[in-house]
Amino acid sequence: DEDDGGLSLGLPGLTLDRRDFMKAGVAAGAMGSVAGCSALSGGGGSSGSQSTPSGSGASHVVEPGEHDEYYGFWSGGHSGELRVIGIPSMRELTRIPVFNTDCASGYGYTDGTQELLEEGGGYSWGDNHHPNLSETDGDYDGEYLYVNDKANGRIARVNLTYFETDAITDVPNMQAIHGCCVLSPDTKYVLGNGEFRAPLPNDGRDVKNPDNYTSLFVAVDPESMETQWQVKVDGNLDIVDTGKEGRWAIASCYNSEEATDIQGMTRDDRDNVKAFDIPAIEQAVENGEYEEVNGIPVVDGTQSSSLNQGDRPIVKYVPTPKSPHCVEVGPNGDYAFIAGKLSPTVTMLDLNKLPEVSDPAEAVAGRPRVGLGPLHTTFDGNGHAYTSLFIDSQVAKWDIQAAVEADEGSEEPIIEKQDVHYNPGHIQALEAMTTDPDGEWLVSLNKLSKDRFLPVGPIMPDNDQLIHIGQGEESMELVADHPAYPEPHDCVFAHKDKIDAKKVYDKADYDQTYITEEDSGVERTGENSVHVKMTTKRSEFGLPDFTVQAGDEVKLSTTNIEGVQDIIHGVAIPEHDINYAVAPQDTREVTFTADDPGVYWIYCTYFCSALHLEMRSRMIVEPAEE
Ligand code: K7E
Ligand code: RUQ
Ligand code: CUA
Repeated sequence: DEDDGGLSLGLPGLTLDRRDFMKAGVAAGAMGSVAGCSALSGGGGSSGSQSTPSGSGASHVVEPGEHDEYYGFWSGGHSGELRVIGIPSMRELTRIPVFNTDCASGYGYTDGTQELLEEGGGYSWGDNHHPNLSETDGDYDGEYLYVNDKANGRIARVNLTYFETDAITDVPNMQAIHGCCVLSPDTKYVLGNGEFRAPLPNDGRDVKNPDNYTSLFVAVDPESMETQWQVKVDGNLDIVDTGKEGRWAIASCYNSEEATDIQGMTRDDRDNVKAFDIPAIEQAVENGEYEEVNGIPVVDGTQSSSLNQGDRPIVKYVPTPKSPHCVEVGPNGDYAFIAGKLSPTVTMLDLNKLPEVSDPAEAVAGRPRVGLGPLHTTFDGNGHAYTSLFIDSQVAKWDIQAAVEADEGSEEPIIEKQDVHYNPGHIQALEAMTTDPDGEWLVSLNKLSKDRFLPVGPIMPDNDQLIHIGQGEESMELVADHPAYPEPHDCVFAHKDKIDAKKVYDKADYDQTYITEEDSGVERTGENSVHVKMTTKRSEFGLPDFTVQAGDEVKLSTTNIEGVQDIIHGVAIPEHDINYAVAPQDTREVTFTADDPGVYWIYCTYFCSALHLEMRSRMIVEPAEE
């Protein structure tokens, strides 16, 4: 019963835990029983667990003046934005608008960002789930972050020098890009999974015949952000991750039934996982073995395709129980971990065996029983996997090697379970997607918070919980509750030393014209157009006023000539729907029509000095001469 999912499983769940922990104690010896103790005393989680827990001494408090150790990049779901959160403090450091508009920064209001959103499809929102950091040699290189838009089938890129969205690709032929990852180890592609089956092309043909719908897998070039090729498959595609060697992309499928309703989609006990052989696909594209749809080469990766008959099929279909959700590849690249969702198991696919076996089912290396509703798995780099259990509202920690040795469906590999509140989706440990995870902290992104926070009307925040995991030898410890506005799905953490954020703009990094104080002025560029240039600094605009004629198209260019970190000026124009931020040494432009005669006070929206309120200019719009 859905409605029961959080509360009842969170509280009476303790009895269940006790039983599980006893089992775990037997399986894992001393370590397990230590884990059991701590979870029994602290796992129920009261407000007391928000302070530093006694015992491990793990503190997530970052004192005033000190910095967090890690950047956390959170997807914002259907808010369209990303959020940057410091770890371990869990403080929100900033937000990065991506698919949404943002009136604080002016994203979507200034000329460049409006164009970016327009060329990226012209939608006012998106649904981002999976943030991915660019990699070099299997490690985060701090250059870019890539994220999907499930709603409109898009992939966006964020420049991590300036923490700004710099590209949005509206991928042809695809509606829902859900799974999204980069091809390890060197970000050769950004890969996306088409979750919803639809006619190809979706131009009105076959609308009533779901048998002719299809699901696509896409590769986008990380530099040009252009769509390179697509592969059409049987069933659908949910989540994707890649091996560490640049060959395999493993994607889950929960609708092998190719149904259009929930009864149909959940009918079969087995769905599948698809292993995309990237070099084999590239070869097919090179050989011209594709059909071009809307300018994109689409390779046939369905089971009956001739490209799947030889000894090097481009897609291997691995039967998997049951409506599986996430795929995550472990740090050393040996196994892909596929969470069973409607099956209480995680399937481990041996990526080293995969090329050798003719029946891909033989590449299944283990299938531990982890608990009810397994969705996502993460790693501490010390041989442990942690799987979120949506229905049980728990995180299960288990031993990877023990799971290979144990029988299928065995609970023996389970070391410990930690209650979370409530109903976790993704969980993520520090740098877990690199070849060398850091352990120490894990965040459980819980879909429901229910009673954990003061009620704020019927729509409650999610609850992102911080769990101390140490290096994996200690028991898990719930350390903090952190409310999240709808709706994070996933997050990724990079050590602060891997991100090199600039504090002021570097003119070399953008192509706008830099405006000096001497440049400030009004230039008539046409019968009905003017270009206004002005600087901003504490605490004045480069022009105390400027005059235009009603009906003029006004292009306003502003450069913030400050050279100091954190002195931002805002440019707000009342009754013209304009407000944007200009960072030190940056130039931003807006173009608008001054329709109505009158006086409009332009003012600075960022509090910049004691004379911030006086930082104003006047736009005088004269009645047009007839
Ligand atoms: Cu599980 Cu979109 Cu990664 Cu949500 S997905 S939880
Ligand atoms: S004013 S300091 Cu409206 Cu109180 Cu801003
Ligand atoms: Cu400039 Cu306030």
